[in-house]
Amino acid sequence: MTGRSGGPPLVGILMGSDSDLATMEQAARVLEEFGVGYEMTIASAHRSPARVERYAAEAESRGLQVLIAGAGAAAHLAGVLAGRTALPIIGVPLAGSSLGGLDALLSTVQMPGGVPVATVGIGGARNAALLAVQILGTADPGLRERYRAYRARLAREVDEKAARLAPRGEPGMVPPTAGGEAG
Ligand code: RP5
Repeated sequence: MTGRSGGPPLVGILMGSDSDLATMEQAARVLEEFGVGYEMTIASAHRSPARVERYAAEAESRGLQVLIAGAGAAAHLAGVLAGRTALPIIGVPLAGSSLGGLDALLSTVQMPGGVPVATVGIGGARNAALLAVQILGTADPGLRERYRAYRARLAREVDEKAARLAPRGEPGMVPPTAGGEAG
């Protein structure tokens, strides 16, 4: 398996094809920002089902805690992984097919009862990684604090954007406040 890490890999990033790499690398970059070890590989539920099964069977014993699976078209990678491991699976439906990702979204999100896949939006690799950070943060206060700081930064950015717009604001509009919430 192709591996890249910033510490022992806790998150496994899988994708159905190398054509998914540009999007799925966004998840890797987020994990790097948060100092979370990860590994990344390609495995296809349809073209290499044995590889997917082997990865799922070994993931937990190798110390992985969350799997992120990105696939496009008739996307079954996340679902197959979910059926083979008790680790939480985050599915990333990918655009690229003639249906623009709607096919992958429905294939990924519509799991049968009992076998959930936490599905983010089409192309939502960044959000997938952030959700992985939140999951890992439930047992890692330092990581949770880094995530909180990230959210505070997002809120500040909204405040700054609102402040730039303020001269054109409507009378009575609530002025931006420091540390306000993103909405
Ligand atoms: C899916 O089919 C992959 O995840 C990819 O998004 C899509 C197309 O794959 P390639 O034909 O580009 O390899 O299984």
